[in-house]
Amino acid sequence: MDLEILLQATKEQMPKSRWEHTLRVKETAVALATRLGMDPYPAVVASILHDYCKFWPDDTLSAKIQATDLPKDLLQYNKELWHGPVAAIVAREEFGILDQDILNAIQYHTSGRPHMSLLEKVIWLADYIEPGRRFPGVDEVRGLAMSNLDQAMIKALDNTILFLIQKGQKVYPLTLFTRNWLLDQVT
Ligand code: DGI
Ligand code: FE
Ligand code: FE
Ligand code: FE
Repeated sequence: MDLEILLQATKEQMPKSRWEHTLRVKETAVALATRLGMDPYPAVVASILHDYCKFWPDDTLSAKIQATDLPKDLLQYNKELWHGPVAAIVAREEFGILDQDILNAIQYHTSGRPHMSLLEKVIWLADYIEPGRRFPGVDEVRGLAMSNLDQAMIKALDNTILFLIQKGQKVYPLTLFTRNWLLDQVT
């Protein structure tokens, strides 16, 4: 995989601010992966591509969900949940990425999922704690991520779920299943 091609193609999909977010997710994910003794390369590839489709039109994303084997229930939940799964399809079809762990890290980077791998957790958390993020509570999650990825993810999921509820929005069931699974992991 030529990372330069991947970087350039991704940069062209998004405004400058989102591209800078992408680069910060990459740096954050590499730092987490290195600390955990993982090969940083899969984290680099997944980070670059995770928001590839973030600025694609809603009808393009929904058409891709309908035309592929992606879960159709996504269409009944927040549109914010669509860009990750579609980016995983693009990663495979356009860039020939076949490493299922990388594809899963891209696909589930918004919702999470039960039994998610270490790479999936690294990408999910890097997306949440990259230094440009200013969510209420993000500093607590940054601190937890230094010692326990599961605890950090639970706190971040708590924040996200509470945020959605406060706005009167639906929560995608996979997000709730992810939190329930993590709670069982840490107790
Ligand atoms: O694409 P990013 O902004 O970098 O981050 P993301 O892909 O993790 O999207 C996060 C947004 O998605 C966050 O503002 C909340 C929103 N969202 C809407 N419904 C759900 C959801 N996030 C989760 N985890 N679960 C949902 O059901
Ligand atoms: Fe995203
Ligand atoms: Fe996220
Ligand atoms: Fe992101």
